[in-house]
Amino acid sequence: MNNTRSLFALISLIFLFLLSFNGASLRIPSLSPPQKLAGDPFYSPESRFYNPHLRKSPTSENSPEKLAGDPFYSPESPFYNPILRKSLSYHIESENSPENRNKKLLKMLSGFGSSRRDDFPARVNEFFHKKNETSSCKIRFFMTWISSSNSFNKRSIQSIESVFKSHPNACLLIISNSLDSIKGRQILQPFVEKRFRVTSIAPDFSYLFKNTMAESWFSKLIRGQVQAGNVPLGQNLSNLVRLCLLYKYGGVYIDADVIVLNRFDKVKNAIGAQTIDPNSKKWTRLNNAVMVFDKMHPLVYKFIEEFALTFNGNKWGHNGPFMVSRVVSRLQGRPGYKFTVLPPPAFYPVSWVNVRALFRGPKNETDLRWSTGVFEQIRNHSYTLHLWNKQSRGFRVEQGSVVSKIFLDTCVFCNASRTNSTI
Ligand SMILES: *[C@@H]1O[C@H](CO)[C@@H](O)[C@H](O)[C@H]1NC(C)=O
Ligand SMILES: *[C@@H]1O[C@H](CO)[C@@H](O)[C@H](O)[C@H]1NC(C)=O
Ligand SMILES: *[C@@H]1O[C@H](CO)[C@@H](O)[C@H](O)[C@H]1NC(C)=O
Ligand SMILES: *[C@@H]1O[C@H](CO)[C@@H](O)[C@H](O)[C@H]1NC(C)=O
Ligand SMILES: CC(=O)N[C@H]1CO[C@H](CO)[C@@H](O)[C@@H]1O
Repeated sequence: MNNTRSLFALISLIFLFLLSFNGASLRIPSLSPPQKLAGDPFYSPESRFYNPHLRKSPTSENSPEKLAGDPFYSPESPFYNPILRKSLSYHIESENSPENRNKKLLKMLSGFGSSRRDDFPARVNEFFHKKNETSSCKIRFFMTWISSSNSFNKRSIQSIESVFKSHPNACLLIISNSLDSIKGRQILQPFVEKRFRVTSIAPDFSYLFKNTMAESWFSKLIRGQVQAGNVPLGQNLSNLVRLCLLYKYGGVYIDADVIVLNRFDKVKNAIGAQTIDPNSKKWTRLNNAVMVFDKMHPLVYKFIEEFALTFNGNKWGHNGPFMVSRVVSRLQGRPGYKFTVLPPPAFYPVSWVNVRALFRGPKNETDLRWSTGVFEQIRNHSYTLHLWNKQSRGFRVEQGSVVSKIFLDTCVFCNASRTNSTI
């Protein structure tokens, strides 16, 4: 915990530093901003203008429907029920230390680890290849959900809406124990009724990890030979599961607090930078909340390998964002590894340090111009917006705020009441 805190403190410090000395050059070119923008702490070095060849997707533009939301990745949520489909509220939450929590999880894993969930591959296959559907599964999206179905809130629903708003022909597979349930099916029902292809399936780890380094890591974990450490294990299984999903199936992985704004058709084998060095423009940190990879991509194989070889349950981010950063810094440019590192505006136009401002409603003309400008900037030039739920989950989405505008622009059900509440 302390480590986590001091890391946060350090990161904030670095950001403040970057922001303060870089303030003057942070203006966003096409905004004709109120003077206030110049020194505005809102824009971080990462939100530099970026212009991928996007926007103008006929589907999303002509689509009659409008508006939706954000997800909710709950890094603290301790509870994950691997293998056990029926994990009906196995609430470990109130029960003391993370270590104990992990011990319980391990016990559960070893109890069920051997019983194969043979139906997993069949169910996934059926989902992706169902012949009699109108939609053809043009593009595959994946999410993982490790918390309870009750915490799958309106924001998470908005994330799903944004996937289908921009990609009506997508198939979205949510890997989750808690949502592979009656409650989960109720949550997804409105989408299914609209003929969107979304489902939730509980993972079969032995299948997902097979023929990768994750396989032996996992069996060691079950035998208690891996230091699970004090970071909730479920989250790091999520880090691993997302990689294995991309490796086995190929497609787009997004966290449930990511809003999709533009079509991914032209994005191939890509990972996004979260921060760049303001001088050299080289990335300094990647994130694994959005990843796009073909099936059996060698870089994803290396991610899995690195995860298995260097797993450290005690260091925040070690097996997630830092892990992908380590691997990419070693392999970028090497023959045999074709992939793109997209600059921050592509997937993470706003850093978690600054995300608060996106939730505030305008109080005067100046504010209004600012929020309209920022909204257009993100909508026109970003594929996704990561809401950093860990930081933002308590923020109210105020009327007229950038986030409320983005929800309205990416919704399918456009349940306006949502956009003005704490979600
Ligand atoms: C499509 O197939 C499913 C089973 O996979 C079936 O339940 C459903 O009725 C079929 N729909 C149509 C329109 O044939
Ligand atoms: C507009 O409101 C913001 C607070 O929301 C305030 O900081 C700013 O000074 C105001 N600007 C003007 C011109 O009133
Ligand atoms: C965003 O796109 C719209 C429509 O194409 C355009 O009118 C607007 O000026 C653009 N804004 C920014 C900030 O790029
Ligand atoms: C819209 O939101 C309200 C209040 O949260 C809820 O009762 C209603 O079921 C929602 N409608 C849809 C279509 O999601
Ligand atoms: C130790 C470690 O890597 N913990 C990670 C577990 O997963 C969450 C969510 O991806 C990360 O934020 C943690 O850093």
